[in-house]
Formats: sequence, structure tokens, C-alpha cells
Amino acid sequence: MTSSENVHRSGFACFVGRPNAGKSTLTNSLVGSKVAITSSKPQTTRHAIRGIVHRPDAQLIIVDTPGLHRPRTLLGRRLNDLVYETWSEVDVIGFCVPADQKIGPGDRFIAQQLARVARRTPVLGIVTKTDLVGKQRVAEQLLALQELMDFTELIPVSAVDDFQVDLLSDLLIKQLPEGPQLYPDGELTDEPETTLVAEMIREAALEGVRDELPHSLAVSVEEMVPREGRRDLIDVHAVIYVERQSQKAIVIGRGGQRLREVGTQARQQIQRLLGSKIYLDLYVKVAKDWQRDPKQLRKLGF
Ligand SMILES: Nc1nc2c(ncn2[C@@H]2O[C@H](COP(=O)(O)OP(=O)(O)OP(=O)(O)O)[C@@H](O)[C@H]2O)c(=O)[nH]1
Ligand SMILES: [Mg+2]
Repeated sequence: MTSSENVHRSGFACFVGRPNAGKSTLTNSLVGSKVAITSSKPQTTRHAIRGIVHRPDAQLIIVDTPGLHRPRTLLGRRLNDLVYETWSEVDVIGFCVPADQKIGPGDRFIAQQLARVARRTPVLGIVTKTDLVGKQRVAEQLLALQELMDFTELIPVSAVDDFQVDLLSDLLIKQLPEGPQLYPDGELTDEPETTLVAEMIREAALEGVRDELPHSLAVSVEEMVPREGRRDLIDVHAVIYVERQSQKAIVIGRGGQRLREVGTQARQQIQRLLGSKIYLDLYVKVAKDWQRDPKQLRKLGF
């Protein structure tokens, strides 16, 4: 037995990559629980969400960040800034590139930005979503990724097939300094419950909307309280914000059909999270062009 087996490591990792690269799905898979919402729409993640991996030999805190992209709004710029800030706070970075998409200008841009931090922080190259392609394609993608920059390690993974997710966690942990547990046992995220609830509503609302609408959605939980005289029921009042009147009609749907579906979907997720029955009251409001308005951004927590 060597002494290194008794070492306890702790620290922070973050995943970067273009929108939709699979960062949040991978975070959830490593944590073993849904701490971040995911969707097929780009720019789903809007906060730096911490997911915590507990192991006897280590505690790994994964900071899931928004996809790095060419910003078109003030919100977009804020999201990118958040990514850059996170880089300086972590012990290791995982650069995610999906196996099913050619490496493009967006990835080269990220590699360029990363080159500056890579001098002090190790960067792992991660090919995600390997279940979507054949072995040959995965190998090609690893080679293409290697061309982008110097990586400490290269690894293909699939969050859906649970392929090499444990190995990835080993590789990330290897880069952490020795240190004590930073979060109590069993704590999987430090996101407040109301934030998780708002995110689950946004995830449900993202389902089935297109074009600009996914970007225009924001959710705020106004109130979350136990129903008086009932221990088994929580009342949740939330507002779905859109940017224009026409979007409001789409979100609500004919005769309120879509909003009801969103409510049902979100309610199931929230009940699982809280382990309690909930009554979900959803409003849709217009916050005109909130993505470009500093005052409204602040109100929505950006
Ligand atoms: N087949 C397959 N799909 C995946 C995998 N990982 C993620 N996806 C899908 O890819 C889409 C994007 O996943 P996300 O995890 O939300 O991507 P992201 O990088 O966090 O995206 P942003 O938050 O927008 O930057 C979703 O539809 C996921 O279901 C995977 O391993 N295999
Ligand atoms: Mg994400």
C-alpha cells in the first residue's frame, strides 16, 4: 500500500464548450442526479451551477457554465463573462466537443481563449455524445480535437450510455489538490431550491418552442410556501417571462393548452425534487426585450 491511497483531494472543475455540447448532461451524469437542466436548444444554461461528486477519496465540485458563443445581446455578454470568471476559479477545465459535429470556428475560438488559462490550469479534451457515432468517427474527432491545443488528457465519453463517465471523474480528480471535504455529505448542489424549481419550469417551457423563443424565456419563482393546514402540499407561484406579446400567445397556446402541458411536466420534476406534492401556479408575463435591458436583467438575477 502506498501513502497516496490515503490522500483526500478536493477542488473545482468546469466544463466549457459551445452551446449544446452536452456539458450539463455530463455534469448531471457525474453527479448522479439532475442538478442542471438540459435541452436541445442552445444556451440552456444561464448560471454557474455547482454539482458535487462525493467519493471516499475526493470531493469534486463541477461548475457547469453557459456555452461560450458569439454574444448578440447583453445577456449573451454576461453569460460569456461568467464563463471567463469561472476559469480563473477552478483547478481543472474540461473542453467539451460533441462527437457528432465537426470542429468549427466556435471551438477554435474557445481554444484560443483557453490558451491563456492553460498555462496555469490543466485542460482535458473531452469528446462527448460518443453514442451518436461509430468508433471511427470518435477516433477522428479525438484527432481533430488534439489539433486545437495541448491537452493534459483526451477522453471520449457518453453521458447517455454512461461510457467512461467514471474514468472522466478519475481524470478530473487527479488534477485536484489535496484537501478536505468542502461540502457536507449528500449535498449535490448549492443552488437554492427556488432556483432549481425555476429552472425546471424553464426546462419544461423550452420543450417544443423554436427560433428566438428559447432565448426569450426566463422564469422567476415568486413564492413557494406550504399550504396552510396541509403538511403534504406546497404552493408554488411562478412567472414565465417572454419578451413580446406574440411570444406570450405561443407559450400559453390555444385555450391555454401549452401552458397546461408545461405545468404538468414541470410539476412532476419539482415533486421529485422536493419529495412533496405541489400546486403549481404559472403566469406568463411580457418583460419587453429583457435580454438587452440592464435593469430587467438585474431583476432576473443576471
Ligand atoms: N445522444 C446523446 N445526447 C446527449 C449526450 N449528452 C447530451 N446530449 C443531448 O445534447 C443536448 C444538449 O445537452 P446539454 O447538456 O443541455 O448541453 P450544454 O452543453 O449544457 O448546452 P448549453 O447549456 O446550452 O451550453 C440535449 O438534447 C442532450 O440530451 C450524450 O452523451 N448522448
Ligand atoms: Mg448547459
